Amino acid sequence: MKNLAPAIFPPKGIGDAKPSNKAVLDWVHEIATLAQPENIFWCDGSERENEFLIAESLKQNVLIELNEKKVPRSYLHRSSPNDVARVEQFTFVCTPTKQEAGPTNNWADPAETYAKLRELLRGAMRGRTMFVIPYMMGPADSPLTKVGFEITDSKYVVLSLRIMTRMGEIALKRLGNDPSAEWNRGVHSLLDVNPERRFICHFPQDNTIISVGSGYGGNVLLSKKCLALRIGSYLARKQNWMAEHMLILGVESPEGRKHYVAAAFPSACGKTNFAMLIPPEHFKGWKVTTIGDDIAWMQIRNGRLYAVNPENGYFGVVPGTSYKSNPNAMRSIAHDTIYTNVALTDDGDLWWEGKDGEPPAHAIDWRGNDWTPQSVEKAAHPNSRFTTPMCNNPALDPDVEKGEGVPISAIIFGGRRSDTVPLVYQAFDWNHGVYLGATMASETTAAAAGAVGRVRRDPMAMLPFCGYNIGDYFQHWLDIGKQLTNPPLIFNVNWFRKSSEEKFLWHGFGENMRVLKWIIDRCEGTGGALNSPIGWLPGPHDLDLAELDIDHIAVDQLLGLDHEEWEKEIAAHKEFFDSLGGVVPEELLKRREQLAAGFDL
Ligand code: OXD
Ligand code: MN
Repeated sequence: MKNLAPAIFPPKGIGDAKPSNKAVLDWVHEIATLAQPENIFWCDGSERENEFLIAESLKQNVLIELNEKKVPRSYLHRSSPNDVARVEQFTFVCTPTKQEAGPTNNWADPAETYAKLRELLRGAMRGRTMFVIPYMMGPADSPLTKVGFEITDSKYVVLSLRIMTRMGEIALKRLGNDPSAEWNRGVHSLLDVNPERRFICHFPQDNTIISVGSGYGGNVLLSKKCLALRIGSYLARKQNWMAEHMLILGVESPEGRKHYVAAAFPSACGKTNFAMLIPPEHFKGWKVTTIGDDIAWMQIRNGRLYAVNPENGYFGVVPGTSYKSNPNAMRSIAHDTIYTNVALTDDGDLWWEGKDGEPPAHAIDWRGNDWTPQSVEKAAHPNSRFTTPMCNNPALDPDVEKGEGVPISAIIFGGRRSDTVPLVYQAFDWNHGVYLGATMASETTAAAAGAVGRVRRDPMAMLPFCGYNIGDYFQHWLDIGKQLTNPPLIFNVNWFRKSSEEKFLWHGFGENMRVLKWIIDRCEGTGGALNSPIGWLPGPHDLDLAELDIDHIAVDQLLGLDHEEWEKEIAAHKEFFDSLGGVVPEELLKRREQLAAGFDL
């Protein structure tokens, strides 16, 4: 086997932050006995440790040095070309019964899967260093906060987790010494990065994740999709809270009135852009701030939903990011950032499709090959990523560390739809909002391996991330609604509707502020709307479109309902619910019938 991650031997005082909790030590001992690493490196997340690991990563070509003047303290990583996205077909939820995993997850028997993974892990870290990473998800003083440990043989994982989570001492302190405390066990090994030995397995009943054969962030930063969403959603149902694939943003009016909004969009549909939106000139005095760009953990307080961002950084899609599309992201990734699979210019800077300015005359593409603007290959992989700490974000919300979270006024669902779905509409009530979420769909993107551009149902943007039966998940949403005396209003948006000439009808990006403003107006009871079979739609004068280059034909097309398209859409809802094999709650089936009746179907 090619040695992908040779052992490193740290000087004294580095790599020796051994935790004291006996349950953790026993588990590390068990994995070390199995994987037989050359040595164990106990991570503490300190600056000194980080510098040491960066230096070692540069020596071993895990990281590539960049021009310190152009992108200070930032590095480029190239993954194996066979390992550039999440692998949903090799992602498993290993609940004791198949029924618990439900119709949308790949299920595998826990005992058999543990046995298979043990064989794959046996001796897998020979000649390598085994890193033990303590980390915490959520603000230090939040009741929602969870502790996890990730064992890995990848330095890239250690360096990335230090950005994406609150790592080290803070997590050990939160866990304490009680061997029965709740914490997540995560084991990751690169093995030989072979797609045939790539499995991302979740054991929710044991709060355990085992991921082998990949180095791609979404498969191996176990804090994120694996813990914060798949295991998180399972725990959330048991413990009466919500773990959702949602950004959280704050929006403040010139008069200082502030609302928080959570929004669920499938992967690579612009969550990071929306979370960092800069209002256009016309909205002078309005301010948008970011709590999180990917995951929301929400709990009920005084009849309202309050959200925290469990993460500490952003793992965002690079191509298309520019000062035009997302200035706050560009400022965030200008320093202290790890880039994966973008192109390297001859002067040690980075290039990707959609970056500001002219492409360089020559670069090294994401695979390590020569690239020129004439090349047919892309310079950066479409799913190339940045990993950057949230403190880099100039629009970071001041309440991001608030343990109780921020009160959510509105929940937005959205997908990438060329047709059918209007720019924005509002659900009639909470349960109808759950229906909107349950039936949302999107054209697939490069964030997951597989065909791009195919419409697939992606309920609440959680299809790849719900760690249990999707029918129970819908019911959990309905049950949460029953406990809310002041529930968020629920909306659906679609920035991606196209004209018959296949042109985007909506400007998107900063101009989405116009839609956000209507949503806020609705929350404050001031915005106008028209009743329609699908929900409350803004009339053409309810949206503030002043100083926007858009004609009334485009506005009509953006807000219009096409009877034939909706007939197909409602049939697709039925087909989707039917495909779930009887797990969909009665309430949602009833809502579908009401929707169909609204179109005389
Ligand atoms: C992500 C994803 O990386 O959703 O956030 O795939
Ligand atoms: Mn995501």
